[in-house]
Amino acid sequence: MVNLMVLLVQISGFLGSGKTSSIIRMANEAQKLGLKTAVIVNEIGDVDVDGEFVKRSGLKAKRILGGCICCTLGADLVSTIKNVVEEFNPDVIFIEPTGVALPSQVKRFFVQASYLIPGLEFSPTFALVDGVRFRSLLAEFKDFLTKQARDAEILVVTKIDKVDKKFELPLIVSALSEMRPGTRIIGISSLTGEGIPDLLAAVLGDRVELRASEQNLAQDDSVIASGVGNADFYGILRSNKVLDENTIRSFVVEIMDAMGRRCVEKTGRILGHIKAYGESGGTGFKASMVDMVTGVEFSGVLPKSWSELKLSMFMALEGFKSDEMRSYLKERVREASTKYGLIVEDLHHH
Ligand SMILES: Nc1nc2c(ncn2[C@@H]2O[C@H](COP(=O)(O)OP(=O)(O)OP(=O)(O)O)[C@@H](O)[C@H]2O)c(=O)[nH]1
Ligand SMILES: [Mg+2]
Repeated sequence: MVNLMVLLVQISGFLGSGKTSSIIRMANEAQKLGLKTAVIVNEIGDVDVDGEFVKRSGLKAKRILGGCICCTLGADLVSTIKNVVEEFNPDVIFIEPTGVALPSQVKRFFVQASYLIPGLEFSPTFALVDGVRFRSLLAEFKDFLTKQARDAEILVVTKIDKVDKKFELPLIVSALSEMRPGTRIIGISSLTGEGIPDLLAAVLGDRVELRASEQNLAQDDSVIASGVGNADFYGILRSNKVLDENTIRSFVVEIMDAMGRRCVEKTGRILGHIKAYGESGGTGFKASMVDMVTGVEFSGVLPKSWSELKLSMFMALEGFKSDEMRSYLKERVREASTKYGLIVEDLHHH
């Protein structure tokens, strides 16, 4: 049977705020309610990390790479929505823009999609705000954060498992209310699941009307405007020996750590996200770092033993120029591969 209605849900938020984690959590919950879900993930770079991880979580996903769907890749968003509807016939489509996208800019392509695809409905737009990094983001990136928050209908404070609920959370909530008066604010943890039912209820419960006027906003390339540089790696690692999970863990941590330290040297802090997706022998894992203190966090399953592994790495960091970041990353990959006796087949630059 063909669905009559398809709900589009935009989950926006700065780099590393927890968009992918919350979408996986919500989509799984929605499927338990009998709703068919699909996910569209957009990345600034040419290498896909989140799309692979989302698929590994058992969800239907399509990716849009190499730019931002709120500006340069808006037309791709429209055609991808159409493909997802035709191929997966979902009840709900979660859309994850890049961390530098402006929600209202994405919405104008929803308007275009609604002219092409019958039966589209729109949930409110959600802007995720990282509860753990809120203070430093506010200090460093207030204008952008405010813009993103003002652009969304519902604000979501993420990672509340790591936020002090008595003192810190009320402060975050009041700062957000000031940015965007009168709006609903929901706290969630994708780790523990706290607040996820409330968020899903908001996703499924409300519908918004899109205004045609939203179609007429002119917009610069948001990737360039953000000052966020990016670099990536996509290739296969091979070894003559059988290696264990610690080798790949150290390999990834060393590279990500070096990139993070370099960013701190250059800019004084990390404002962005360094992440990787690795896959070998039917297991897949994600590694992610948003600040030096927390360091690299792993999710999914690392391979217990391996001699060949597919690895994608992507980083988007404010204030770090793309060309510098790319050559520095290339050196770090070369250095780490020598150290661990790995042969690297670079698939991206072929
Ligand atoms: N403690 C905790 N960590 C979380 C939670 N949600 C996400 N994280 C961590 O935050 C980091 C970034 O999460 P992602 O879901 O990849 O964030 P994102 O917004 O999709 O990142 P980009 O797509 O790169 O912008 C990862 O290390 C996650 O494990 C949470 O609820 N609690
Ligand atoms: Mg993501």
